Amino acid sequence: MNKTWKRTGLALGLSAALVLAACGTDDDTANNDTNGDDGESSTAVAESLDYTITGIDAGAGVVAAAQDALDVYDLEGYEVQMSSSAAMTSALGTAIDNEEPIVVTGWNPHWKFAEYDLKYLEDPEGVFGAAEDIHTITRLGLADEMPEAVEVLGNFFWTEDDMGVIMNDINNGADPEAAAQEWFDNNQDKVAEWTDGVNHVDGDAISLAFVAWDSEIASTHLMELVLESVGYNVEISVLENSFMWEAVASGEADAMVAAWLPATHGSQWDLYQDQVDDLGPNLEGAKIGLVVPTYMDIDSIEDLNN
Ligand code: PBE
Repeated sequence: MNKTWKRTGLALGLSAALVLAACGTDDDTANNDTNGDDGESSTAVAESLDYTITGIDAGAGVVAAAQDALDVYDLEGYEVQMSSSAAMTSALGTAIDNEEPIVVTGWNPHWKFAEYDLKYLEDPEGVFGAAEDIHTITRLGLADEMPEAVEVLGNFFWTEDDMGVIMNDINNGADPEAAAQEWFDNNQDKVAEWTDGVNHVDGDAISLAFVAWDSEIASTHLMELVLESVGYNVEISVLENSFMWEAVASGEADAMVAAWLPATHGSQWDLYQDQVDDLGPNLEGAKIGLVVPTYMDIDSIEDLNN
């Protein structure tokens, strides 16, 4: 399943890139015609961006929100280019190396804010929602069947700075396993808060679903170690967003620590809220939006029409 998803993602990413490349040569004529405006100056920002918002995987809430933003802000001619988190951060890095314009679907916690000078574009229409929390969600019945795991999962609560340590290590080349292990070793006080008084189990199997977003790679690898420390045999599987939710709702996966609520995964929540248990936030003050390098001379999503 993992491999299939990766390949599909790659194929989608490639075909989007090819389509864009093919459009590249006659951009100016095409866009001026469609927009019906009277000169390059009024669409300088849009043209400098090739009418492209660099997105991530198609299932991500931030991509859906970016597509809504095209309508709400009347961003005529723009496309949200879809690929993956890794492709997005790679495009962002290349653009910044060359001081070129770029706008990406962004979120925090994320290491890109530590690595680069970036800003969120203002969103006066509130398309990307306000502050978000990341929730821990389990399948129904897990609390009865694996109360020890549910105790640990329910206790799990950390901060953007905590998660940032693991994400930055991974961005600097560490394996997710090693980065999570280092945080685990260096933060035994926090691990103890989540596990103290929890009875140990004897190798019971538990599965966590997640999506290959940088933030969730960090949190899920850490939770794997924490559950292992109380005796669980933990399997983590990477899925596309809608399949992550479906897996937990159907009981195929036991839990996930990757539910962005209320807005980012609001449509999944509406669909599955009666088929899952919400153990509450594991991180508060997350956010999604459109993100640009600070050297770009625009401040609001509205300015993308300039
Ligand atoms: N993200 C990271 C996800 C949630 C976590 C913002 C890319 C999304 O947009 O669905």
